[in-house]
Amino acid sequence: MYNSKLEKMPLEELRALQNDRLSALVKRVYQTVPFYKKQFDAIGLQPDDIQTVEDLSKIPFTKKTDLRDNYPYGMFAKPMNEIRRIHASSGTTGKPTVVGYTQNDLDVFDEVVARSLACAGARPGMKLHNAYGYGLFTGGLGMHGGATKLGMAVIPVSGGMTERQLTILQDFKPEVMCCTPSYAQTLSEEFAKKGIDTKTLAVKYAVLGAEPWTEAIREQVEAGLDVAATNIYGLSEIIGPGVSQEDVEEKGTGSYIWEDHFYPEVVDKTTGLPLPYGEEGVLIFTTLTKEAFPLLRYWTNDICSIDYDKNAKRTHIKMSAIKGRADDMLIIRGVNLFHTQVEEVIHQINFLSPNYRLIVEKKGAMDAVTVEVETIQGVEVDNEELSKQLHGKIKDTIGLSMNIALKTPNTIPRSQGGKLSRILDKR
Ligand code: DLL
Repeated sequence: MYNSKLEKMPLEELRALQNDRLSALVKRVYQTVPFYKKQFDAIGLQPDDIQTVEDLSKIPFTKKTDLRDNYPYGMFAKPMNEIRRIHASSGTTGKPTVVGYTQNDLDVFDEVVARSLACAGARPGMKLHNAYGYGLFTGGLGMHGGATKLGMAVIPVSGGMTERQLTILQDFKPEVMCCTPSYAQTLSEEFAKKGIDTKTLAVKYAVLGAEPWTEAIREQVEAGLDVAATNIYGLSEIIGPGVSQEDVEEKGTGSYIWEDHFYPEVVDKTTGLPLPYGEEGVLIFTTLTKEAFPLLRYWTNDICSIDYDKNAKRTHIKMSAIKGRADDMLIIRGVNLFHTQVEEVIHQINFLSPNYRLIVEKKGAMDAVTVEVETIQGVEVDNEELSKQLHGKIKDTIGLSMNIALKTPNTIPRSQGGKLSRILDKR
């Protein structure tokens, strides 16, 4: 464990620390970020009204549109001469979201990524093959800083140029790799195509995130690359990667949120009311320690649940795997649909690979979804039995009738290095 004092801090102490940090944060943002002063004044809320995390629900949410309205630097709480780095995340529409870091923020970033890497199995002295993109995206530089802090040697490969990735993975002998889960799929397939036995590689751990993924992909990647794969979650607005991380010995039980820095809530996506632990809703974060770009109750739009795990090694709360982003949710004939739900069904059926995408089209007045999914090597695509099986299982578990198009291996687009979109919306 990278920082056992904090990662195993008794819950009462952790809560006291969060409360102290929260009340200081609220005072700070009220004085330094005009957006927050206006927001508080409008509802007659005083910074002193917020003393504990239970008071958080008095504060309105901060949404992506608020960040856009204050583009590029309007939400910064520190003058530019104290900013040491700027990142941005490109949205699907319009201007990017710009985020800034003081030196202290960068130190926190390194700390949470170092914790995350250790949690994933990495140790000082190991080498990290870092295939997250370097640049404005927080993935590359974020993982880089944390790995350095942990005492690893970083190989800053960045995303893309798959041939070169394969060479480096073989020759530089990294014990740990990190990239998006869809790119890990690509890498594992490329090794297979070349007939290279991945058991001969040194790599043991893969730290995968930046997009939703399920056990289907974990299975493919773990078998294909001969690694233990864990989930890392984060978003630029909150810090970047390292907001939460799954422990390699507790796979499938959720990812620890480093809640001494990021206070989580889950709320109902329509009413915004806080939900009990274990219930699925929108994930909200308050950045307890951020200086340059502090956020109160930031609406991530990511759907998951949070809960404490009494059998876990650490005291911090865990979040379930993200089902999807609320704005990527499809509403098909009145039924809410995330692509990860289809991924889970595909996983239950032999002879299908987790290479798939959903095509959404208008058929007359109705929306229709076609699941394009590749069969595994050697299984014919005109296998009606298989199509029927997938159609039936989707109907039973999701409640929608979808068209099924079985595809031969290597015909559906792959990740070329970054996040992969698994939905093609033609409407
Ligand atoms: O994707 C930060 C990151 C880099 C995380 C590397 C993990 C690894 P953004 O580009 O701002 O930042 O995108 C953030 O990506 O709100 C989620 O919707 C999605 N996301 C990130 N990690 C996961 C994950 C980075 N593990 C947005 N599972 C978030 C599911 C994820 N979705």
